[in-house]
Amino acid sequence: MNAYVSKVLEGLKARNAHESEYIQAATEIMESIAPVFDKHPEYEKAGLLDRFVEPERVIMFRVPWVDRDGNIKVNRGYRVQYNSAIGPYKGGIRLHPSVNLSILKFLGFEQVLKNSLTGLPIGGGKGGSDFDPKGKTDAEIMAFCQSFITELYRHIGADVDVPAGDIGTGAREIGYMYGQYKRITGVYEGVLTGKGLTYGGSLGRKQATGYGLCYFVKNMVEANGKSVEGKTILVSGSGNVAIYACEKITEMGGKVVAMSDSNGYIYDAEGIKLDVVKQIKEVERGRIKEYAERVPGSVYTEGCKGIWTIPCDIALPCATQNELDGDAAKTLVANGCFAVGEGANMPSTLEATEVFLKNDVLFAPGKAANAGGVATSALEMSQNSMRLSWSFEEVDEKLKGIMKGIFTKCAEAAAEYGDKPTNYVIGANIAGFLKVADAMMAQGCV
Ligand code: NDP
Ligand code: 2IT
Repeated sequence: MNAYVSKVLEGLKARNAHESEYIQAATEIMESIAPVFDKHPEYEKAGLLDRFVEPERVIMFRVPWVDRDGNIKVNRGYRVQYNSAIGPYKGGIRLHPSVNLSILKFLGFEQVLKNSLTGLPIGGGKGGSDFDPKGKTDAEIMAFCQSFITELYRHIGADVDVPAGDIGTGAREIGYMYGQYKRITGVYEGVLTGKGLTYGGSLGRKQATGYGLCYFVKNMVEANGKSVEGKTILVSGSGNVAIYACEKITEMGGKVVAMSDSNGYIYDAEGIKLDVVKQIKEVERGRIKEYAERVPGSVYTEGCKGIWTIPCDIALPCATQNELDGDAAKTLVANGCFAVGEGANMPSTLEATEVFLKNDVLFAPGKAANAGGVATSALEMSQNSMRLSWSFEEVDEKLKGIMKGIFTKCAEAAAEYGDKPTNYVIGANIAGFLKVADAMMAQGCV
């Protein structure tokens, strides 16, 4: 590996020794982009990588709120403003008990490259809290969201930093956050995306990550002489990304036979009935095991990782980071899986990714394959700025074009720099990096 890249990576590991997810993401990214530094010695002179790996700013704050029994609760809130070379910081807010700085830095780092790949003018950031929305009343969710924004509002803005949804943050949470931002600032602006359709949201945003994933996967498998039609598919998770990935891949002729949540997975040999999943997850906020109670012939199994033992042609991990490890990857390969599309951020461990690449499984890395969500967020920002709303079809057509463009960039960079033309991991990292690098070089030592 390029000596400068290697030195910066070692320094990053030493300085952030306890941040395993951050080190994992940084290792993959930096190993991938090393060949660029062989070609561009001026990058080292400009200390480009030293600057690139360090977030511009990390904000950490107290989030006090009152629960239904009048008890005071305190959570920790964060916003990692990673890189603004190509546009205002942009990225979701994760609400999950596991949230910590390591996870948000990995997500923020990935987001910088992902947002660059979209071709749209958005920098990268990520935020969240260790607040657990599960089992909370609407009033508790609102109390938390209002408190969260009461601190965060001073750090965000339509031209500064535009947060959105992620795990645990959907339309309800974005609505409460938006209302509080407007109340404090008195400004009606596109400061958050994923808003409701009555107050500035974009048609198609809800579907965008899952649909975009399927558009990317279709481009990828067809470019390699294969197809989605008639294939057996696993979709992990049953949240926003998983539901709309299942919807689109089914429309494309695939058959989804399993979905999951953090407790377990359901198997339905007849093909998942998505209206039942939507009712349980979107309307009732229930658990996936209820599917098996409602659909005769389907089976629920406790433990979410078992989903990868089901034979399939295509796997779409859409739940969370590191949900698919080396052993799961080997099982998928042994069962004949020929393509993997990451709907989640970093769902495959480094070992799993290596297994897929070694075995010539077509592998669509998250930062490319799930970029349709943030791309459509950027389209929401455009509509807010213009004070116009596009039709669903208009947004969806743009999304299709963007995902095709991302696949082409990944394939071209893989062909130029990769060990093989189908190494889309290298392709995505390099294609995403080059634009940010160029902008950072042009803007001087900042
Ligand atoms: P949701 O909160 O809507 O759904 C998350 C799903 O993943 C749920 O089924 C949840 O199960 C499961 N899950 C969450 N944490 C874990 C865990 N620790 N172990 C096992 N399962 C878990 O989130 P999204 O669908 O929005 O996000 C899913 C993934 O997609 C995340 O990695 C996110 O970063 C990524 N992503 C999201 C985008 C978006 O637009 N929303 C855009 C791009 C990427 P349970 O209900 O049991 O918690
Ligand atoms: O990981 C992601 O890309 C998201 N959670 C969506 C971010 C956004 O700003 O829409």
